Amino acid sequence: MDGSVPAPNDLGAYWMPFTANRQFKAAPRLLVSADGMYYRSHDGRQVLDGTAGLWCVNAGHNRAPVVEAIRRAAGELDFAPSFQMGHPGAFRAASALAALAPVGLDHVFFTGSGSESVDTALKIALAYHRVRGEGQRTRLIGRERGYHGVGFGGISVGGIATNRRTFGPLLAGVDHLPHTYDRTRQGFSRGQPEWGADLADALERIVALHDPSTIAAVIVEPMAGSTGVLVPPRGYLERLRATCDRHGILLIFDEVITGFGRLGAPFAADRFGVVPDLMTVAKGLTNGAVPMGAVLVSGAVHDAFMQGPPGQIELFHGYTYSAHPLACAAAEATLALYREEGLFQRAADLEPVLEEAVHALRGRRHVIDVRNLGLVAGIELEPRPNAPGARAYEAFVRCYEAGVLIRVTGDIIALSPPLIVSEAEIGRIVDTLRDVLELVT
Ligand code: PXG
Repeated sequence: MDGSVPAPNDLGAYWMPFTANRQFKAAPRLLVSADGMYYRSHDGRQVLDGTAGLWCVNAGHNRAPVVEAIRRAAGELDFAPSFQMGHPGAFRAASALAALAPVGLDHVFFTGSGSESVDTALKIALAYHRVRGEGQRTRLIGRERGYHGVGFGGISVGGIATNRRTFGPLLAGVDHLPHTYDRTRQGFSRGQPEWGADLADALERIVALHDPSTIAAVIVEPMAGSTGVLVPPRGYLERLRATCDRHGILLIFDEVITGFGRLGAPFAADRFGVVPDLMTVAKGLTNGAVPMGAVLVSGAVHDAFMQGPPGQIELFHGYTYSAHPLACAAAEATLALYREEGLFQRAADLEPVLEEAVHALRGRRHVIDVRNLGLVAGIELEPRPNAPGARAYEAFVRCYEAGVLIRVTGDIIALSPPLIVSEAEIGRIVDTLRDVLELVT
């Protein structure tokens, strides 16, 4: 016995998300257990997790306090209706999250995922203007290369053509800022690029074009993750904030990836010193262990809804699984674990280690850019002629075979290990990648 678990015989029924199903099923990669920094694969191999699952397992896998909290909750209260009823864990989890959030973001609306959080935030923004008598503010501004999940709101404000083009006309009244990446001016930046704050001025032009009185909200990822680690230029987010303030526009930060220590601070808003009006989170909220998302809302936005008769429902929105008891238990235990182990500070301390390691890949085969912030790194490869994405995909498969899980998007490799990663493990992830790049064609 080598401890391996055979793959199931029939892989047909499961339609896998964002996956080349036929390619995958011809050579499946199944994970059967996890612990700390490691997965175990169905063929009995240890795999070092360079991606924190999908940017969510920030405290490492199967952590005892989180597992225990979920186990306890499951045996105590399996489900409680979320409409017109509550349970104590929901209020405790909301208070714990609000206490961690930047000052001013005091209220929490729970959802089941990042995509639901984004659609919730967009709806709150629209309804906020309406309850204040500015119902003509209906336009939403996103950004090219933005990823805001897969709901119709999220793909409408999102800026990824493949996620949009097959799904019809999407939301009306959406415009997009230009993305913030320019390799010729920012290539091989360490931390925030010096060039690019002026790109935020595009918002003034969009505002002038549509008239400020028609615009409800601007939504951006403070650091774009999914589309290849696009670090905000110095001064850029500050300028977006100032423009929104000038015109009464709500600023939404999508912190589904950047939240919970990924950038060496509780949230990107803390790291950059720019606080939005609404903030979407998910993933690291429960360490990935139970699906959950949330929207953090400023006092001013929340209070605008609390003006009518007390018996009136203030927001006609919510999900069956908003504040699910298992998710709330996982969130409470996760936030406590982050605090007890000082994991956000650990991410800050390890930032220079990851930075040095990945920037040493400069000059290696295929590498055309390296960028980093917090415990995130992006390594961009020269695409193979006429086969975009193929080279990075080959690197992904070879790394997996060598026992390291990385994430690729197009020809960009993203590294985002759990915040418990050791210096030696950072070394191993990057060493493996360096060796693999020598083999990749
Ligand atoms: N906003 C942002 C900024 C995200 O990164 C979502 C919303 C949607 O969250 P849900 O929970 O609905 O998936 C995300 C999700 C990757 C990758 O490899 C990134 C995400 C999801 C899956 C893969 O970059 N981000």
